Amino acid sequence: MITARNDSLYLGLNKNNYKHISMELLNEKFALKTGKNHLCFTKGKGGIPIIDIKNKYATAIISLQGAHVLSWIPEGEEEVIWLSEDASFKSGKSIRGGIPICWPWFGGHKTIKHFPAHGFARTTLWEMICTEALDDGRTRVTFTTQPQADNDDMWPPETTVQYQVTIGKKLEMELVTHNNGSEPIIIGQALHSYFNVGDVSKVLLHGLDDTDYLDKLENFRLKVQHGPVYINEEVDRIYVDTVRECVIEDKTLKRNIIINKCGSRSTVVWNPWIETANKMGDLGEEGYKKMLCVESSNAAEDVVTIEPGKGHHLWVQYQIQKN
Ligand code: TA6
Repeated sequence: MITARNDSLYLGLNKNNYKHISMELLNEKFALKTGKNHLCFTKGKGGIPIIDIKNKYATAIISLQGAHVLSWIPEGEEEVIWLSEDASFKSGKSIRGGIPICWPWFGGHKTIKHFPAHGFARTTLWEMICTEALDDGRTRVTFTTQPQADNDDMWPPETTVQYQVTIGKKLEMELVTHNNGSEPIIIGQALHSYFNVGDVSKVLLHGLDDTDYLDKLENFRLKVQHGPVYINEEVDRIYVDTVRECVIEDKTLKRNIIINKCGSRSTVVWNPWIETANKMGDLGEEGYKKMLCVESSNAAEDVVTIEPGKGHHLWVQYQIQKN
C-alpha cells in the first residue's frame, strides 16, 4: 500500500504538449535494467510518452497520459488488456481501451454538465514518482498528477492522488486519494478496464449472481442478476453492493480472468454491442466482439466521502487461470 507523499520528482514537464518531454531525462531518472527487470520510456503513437516494461513474469505498456495501462501480457499468455485498433492517441483525448482511470467522478458530472465524462484523470499528464525492480522480480511504477490549467477548476480542493501499478504474474493497481483539506470531499472513480476476450458472445461473467444492478439502458432501473452475465446485446450496468471476486470465463481463449478488488462496492459491466460501437467510431472493425469492460468502481451510491486528513484506497488485482 502506498502512503501519501509530496516529494513527487516533478520533471518540469510541459504538461500541455508532449513534444517537450525529455525521454532522455525520464530514462536517466527512472529507467530500470536490473537482471530481467527492464523499464524504459519511449514516444508512443501521437508522441505520447509510454513506458515499456518487461520482467520475468510479463510485459506491460503504460501511457504517461492518464497513467493508462495499455497492455499486460503474462509470460505464455495472450494479451489480457484490449486496446482498440482505432484508439486515438491525441493529447487530452481518452484512449479507447486499456485501463482508463475514471477520477474524481464516474460517468457524467452530477451538477456541471460540461465537465468531461469520467473525470479528467484519464486525459491529463501524470508524473513519475518512482520505479522499482522488486526483490521478487515484479516491477512497480508509482505516478501522481497535479492540477493543471485545463482541469484546475475541476479538482477536489486540497486533494492529492497517487497511482501504483505492479506488474508480475498478476497485475495489481492501487489508486489512492488523500484529502489534505479541512472539509470532507466526495470522490467517484473506477478502473475502467477493457479485457481482451476471444468472442464476447461466448463469455460468461461469474461473481455477480443475485446482485442488484442499475441498468443504464433503462434509465438506471434497478434489477437483479440471476446467474452469470451473458453478453449478446448492449450491456451497461452498475452492479451495486458487491465486493466479490469476478471471473471472466473465456470459452474461446480457454482461460479465466480473475478479478479481485478492495475499496469498492460497485462493479460496472459494459459492452456497447454493434449499434453503439458503430456510433462511437473508435472501437475498430467489430472491436466490440473482442472486449468486455469489468470496472472496479466507486460509482452511483458507492461514491466515497473522504474526511479531512484521511485517504481512500481503490485496489484491484487481475490474474489468468487456464481452463
Ligand atoms: O463504464 C461504462 C460507460 O459509462 C458507458 O456508459 C460508456 O459511456 C463507457 O463508459 C465509455 O465511456 P467513454 O467516455 O470512454 O466513451
